[in-house]
Amino acid sequence: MELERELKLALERDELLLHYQALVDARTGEWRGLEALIRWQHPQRGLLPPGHFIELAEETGLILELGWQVIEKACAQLARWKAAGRHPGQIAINLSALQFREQGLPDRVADAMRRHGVRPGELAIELTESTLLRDTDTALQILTRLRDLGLSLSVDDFGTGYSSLAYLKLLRPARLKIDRAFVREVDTRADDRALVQAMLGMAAALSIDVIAEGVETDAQRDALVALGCWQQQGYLFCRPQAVDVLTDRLAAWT
Ligand code: G
Ligand code: G
Ligand code: MN
Ligand code: NA
Repeated sequence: MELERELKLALERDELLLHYQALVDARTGEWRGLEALIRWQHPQRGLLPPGHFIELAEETGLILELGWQVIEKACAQLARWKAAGRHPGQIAINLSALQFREQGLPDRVADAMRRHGVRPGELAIELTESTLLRDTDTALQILTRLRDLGLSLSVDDFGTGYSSLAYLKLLRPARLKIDRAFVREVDTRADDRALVQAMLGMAAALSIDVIAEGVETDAQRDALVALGCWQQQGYLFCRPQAVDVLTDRLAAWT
C-alpha cells in the first residue's frame, strides 16, 4: 500500500505512540523533564522512527491530525504518571510549523490540558529553526496564546538554521537546544567549544536556558559541563523509550 494511505489509516487505527527521552542535569544525573518523540507501530514493518514518516505527514497535511494526537497523548500520559505518583517534570512536544497556521491550536491545547488536568508549566513546545514560521504574524499570535496557557518554547536544533539569531529576537524562547552537530566533537575540537561558549554567552545575556542534545559519551558530557552547559540530553543518559520502561526509571528517581 502507498505510504500516504497507510499513514492515514495509522492515524485512524491509533498506531502512533510516543516514546520519551529524559532531559538531565548532567552534574548530578538527575532527570529534569522529558521530550516526547513520536513512533509508528507499523503492523508489518515494526516500530518506525519519525524519519520514515514526518516529512510525508508534512507534505500531505496529515501532520495536523498527527499533531493533535501527540498533544492528546502527551497530556493523557502526564495525567497517568501523576495519578501513579510519578513526577516526570516538564514534558516537551515537537510541533511542526504547519501547526502554527491553525488558529484553533491554542484552544485545542487548552482543551486537552483541561481534560487531563495538566497545569501551566508542565508542557513545553519545541520548534526547529529550519521549519519555522512562514506566516509569521499568525504564527506569533498563536505562540503568544500558547504562552498564555503556560507553555514555554524551546528552539530545537539550534545553530543549524540560517536565521538562528533573528529567531531568538523574534521568538524570545525560554530555551535553546544546541544541535548535536556541535556536541559530537566538543571534547576534541576547540572550534566546537568556542561555538558552544558563544551560544551560552548569548543565551545568558538574553536570559535563555541552554540544553545540549545528542550527548553520547562521558567526554562530551564533561566538556560541556566544563563550559557551563549542564542541561543535557542524549543516549548517554537515556535513549528514547517506551512508557513502560520509562515508568520504572521515573519511579526510581522520584
Ligand atoms: O526520534 P528521532 O530522532 O528519530 O526524531 C527525528 C525527528 O522527528 C526530530 O527532528 C524530531 O523533532 C521529530 N519529531 C519527533 N517526534 C515528533 C512529533 O511528535 N511531531 C513532530 N512534528 N516532529 C517530531
Ligand atoms: O530534532 P530533535 O532534537 O527533536 O530530534 C531528537 C532526535 O534525536 C530523536 O530522534 C532522538 O532519537 C535523537 N537522539 C536523542 N539522543 C541522541 C543521541 O545521543 N545521539 C543521537 N545520534 N541521536 C539522539
Ligand atoms: Mn526536539
Ligand atoms: Na533537536
